[in-house]
Amino acid sequence: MRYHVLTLFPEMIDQAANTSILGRAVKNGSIQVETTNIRDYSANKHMRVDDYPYGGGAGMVMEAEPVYRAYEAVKEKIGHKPRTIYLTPQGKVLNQTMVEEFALDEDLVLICGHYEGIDERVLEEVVTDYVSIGDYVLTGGELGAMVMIDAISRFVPGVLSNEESSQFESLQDNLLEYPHYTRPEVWHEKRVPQVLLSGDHKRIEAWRYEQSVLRTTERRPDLLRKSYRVHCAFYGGMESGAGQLNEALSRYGTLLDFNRKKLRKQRYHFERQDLLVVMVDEEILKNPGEPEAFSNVRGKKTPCMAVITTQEEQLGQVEEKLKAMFDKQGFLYKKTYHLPSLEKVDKLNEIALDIRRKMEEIHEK
Ligand code: 9D3
Repeated sequence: MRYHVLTLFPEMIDQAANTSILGRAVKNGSIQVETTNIRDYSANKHMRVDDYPYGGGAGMVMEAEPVYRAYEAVKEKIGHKPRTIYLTPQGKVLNQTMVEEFALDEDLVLICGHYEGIDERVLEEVVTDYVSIGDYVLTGGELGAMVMIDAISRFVPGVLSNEESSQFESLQDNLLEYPHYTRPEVWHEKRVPQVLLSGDHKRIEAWRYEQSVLRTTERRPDLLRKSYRVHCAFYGGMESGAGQLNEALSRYGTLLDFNRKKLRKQRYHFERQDLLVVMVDEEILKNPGEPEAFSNVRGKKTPCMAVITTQEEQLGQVEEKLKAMFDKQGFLYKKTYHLPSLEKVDKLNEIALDIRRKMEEIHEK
């Protein structure tokens, strides 16, 4: 990942980029942090970069031209129009899904404003995304850029060691993490919860999930409204793919085998707070009606999406069949993804990210 930061205070960015985990990542080459001083591109003999606002009012406004020239220099270097983020209190508030999406780019341009902001006309020409880091007032965009670089770099290969990286990100489920304990077993007369000493992994997972929900209810009820339980169902030879997708989507997701006779007899009821993702291959077309297992699931306006690995030509046919089936059974069929091959792990992770983005859209409404 290469970050290109346009700023009037490059020292601020350089400081952060050379310290701790980011410093190590720069040294080992996983990330590059390049700063451009906007003042170096001033068109003015006094190196001035700001001026009074048209229409009057307090403060100064950064001129369009120096920002534009600094941007053009970076764009030339990259060779194409890069994703360009303007840090501003008027942007979309940064969240984990946005962080993971930004991490997919090879180059990111980050523009930091100062004073009252930057002339609107240059922003219209170069900015692709407007990002805020939260609803409070800063003195400039530099801390915002640093927050973004820090959060995004955690997803760049080679930045975190195995020890430091967690396969499961607590925030990806919109749930806070469960409480942690280490030795001693008793401290200030407080015991470690007994279940954690039981060695029963199923019970431990269940307890942790319960603690996560409790904690989120108490501390972040706003997050709880955006959380959902993931269920990945598979039909045909999609078990490994469904397992991977499930892990990419949720720490606590469940897997459902729609091939199994036992499941066909059982009825499965889903709620509004659930998400059903079905993964199917061409096997589904061999069956003229609907596979038994599918007819035993019922939703209550439960969102539902499908990942299909048939050939491109059969995609429309399979989609129609699934959509009709699930809509009839109380689901809200939202989206179809095409996965050319189960071997494409990157593609599967991309789909997982898009599913999370789609779920956020659904909760915004
Ligand atoms: C008249 C109101 N202005 C000053 C109080 C608006 C204003 C302009 C520039 C407020 C803050 C800033 C500088 N902030 C940022 O550049 C910034 C920021 C932020 O203030 N909060 C959250 N995220 C970000 S990202 C960049």
